[in-house]
Amino acid sequence: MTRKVLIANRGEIALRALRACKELDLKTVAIYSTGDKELKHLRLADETVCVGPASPLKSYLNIPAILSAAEVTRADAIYPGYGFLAEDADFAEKCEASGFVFIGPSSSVIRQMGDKITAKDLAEQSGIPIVPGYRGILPKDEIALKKIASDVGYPIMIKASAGGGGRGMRVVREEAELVSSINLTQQEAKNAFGNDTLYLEKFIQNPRHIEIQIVADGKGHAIHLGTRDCSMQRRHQKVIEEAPAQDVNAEALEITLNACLQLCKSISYSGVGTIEFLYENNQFYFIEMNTRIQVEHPVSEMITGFDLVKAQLKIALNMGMTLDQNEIIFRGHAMECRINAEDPETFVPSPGLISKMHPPGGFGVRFDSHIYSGYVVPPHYDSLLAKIITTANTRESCIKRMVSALDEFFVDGIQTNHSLHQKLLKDQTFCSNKHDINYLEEVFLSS
Ligand code: MV4
Repeated sequence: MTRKVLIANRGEIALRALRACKELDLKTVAIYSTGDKELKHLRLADETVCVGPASPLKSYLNIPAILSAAEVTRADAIYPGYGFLAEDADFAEKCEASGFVFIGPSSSVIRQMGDKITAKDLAEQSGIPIVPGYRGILPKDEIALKKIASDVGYPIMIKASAGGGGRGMRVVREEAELVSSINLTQQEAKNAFGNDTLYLEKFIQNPRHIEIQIVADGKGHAIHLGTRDCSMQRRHQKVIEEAPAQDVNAEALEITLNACLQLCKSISYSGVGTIEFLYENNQFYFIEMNTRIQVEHPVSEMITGFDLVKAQLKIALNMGMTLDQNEIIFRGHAMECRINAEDPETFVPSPGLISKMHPPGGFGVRFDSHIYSGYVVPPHYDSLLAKIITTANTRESCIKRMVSALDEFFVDGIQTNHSLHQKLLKDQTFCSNKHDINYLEEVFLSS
């Protein structure tokens, strides 16, 4: 009997999910807000349901409306994508309780990984290298607090256990700042997450950001699709991502990859996931695990030929998915440029009418995007317009292909960060792969 998936997202990832559903002969329900009536994938879905006004809180984050849409369309499963409710354990739990398959890990695993102290405990138990630090209850007594911090060693990073993705963090460089910084971070965490639990880590000053893509079926099988380097970031927003990460210590990587698979098996992880690391001085340091598909998933797909979104659907819907690491053959290099609707200098969002748009193309060029000539970019959501992904035998030819793709691509009517990418791809530090997570903000954009 044909099964039906409700796609609880918008933009390029909703279109990506719809395409995967069609390839698996799954019926599709697309939800949308009143601010998103012109989204491309709505015309391709079998059914569409408006779940509320443009405000995300009243539509894409509106759990009762989304579950009602699944109910009235008799959907079997709900696909969350990334952002919005993708890592909301309560939403996953409500899907399960309402009789819908949540296309992702179990709500308990989402909850475990959403608690960064628990995630770190589980990582350490699986042999994953972690950032040295302190994860116990922080004492109120200042003397005891200072002792703990000095044992970790300054500079330290204070982090909220309910945080992640750069939220609820603060660097402390000397003891004089410690108590005030802890109190401030605690208050911010309480306000932002309703949970003021903190932990301390040694501050890793000039790391690269390397992540490992895993796929597991919840039945003891887990594979990895290698690494991605996402160091080109601004304010925790990735700008360029690539796979595989180059110039990585082979032995440290092997140990880390095997430990990641061990973690997946130990928690019966089901679905796709990303384990994030800082990488410095040939050392991996676990920072967190993301229990969702990521924006940058295409670069891992292009060097392996493995469709991660179809895998999500097949695992969750028990459609038979053999996960054999021997079947994963890595070939070449892939790179992704995120094209955002924003002023290239100020990064201020630039919504509005795309009067004309032309996509890039050619051998080894993938364009994941929902935009088209005449599309009006709404101001209510994130500014991601398109992902240009190039694949080639080497990193150098990937860059060359990306330069050419960017020269072909244009968007008239709104501003984009297109020109930033054109400059970055010619930058010597980037081309020689010498950049770390601080480079874009502290060097490239400040020069
Ligand atoms: C760190 C760190 C340095 N030292 N932890 C940023 C978001 C979350 N993924 C964790 N993050 C960081 N944790 C220690 N002990 C630096 C960052 C960080 C960062 C990490 C990866 C990619 C970009 C980043 C940008 C700013 C800070």
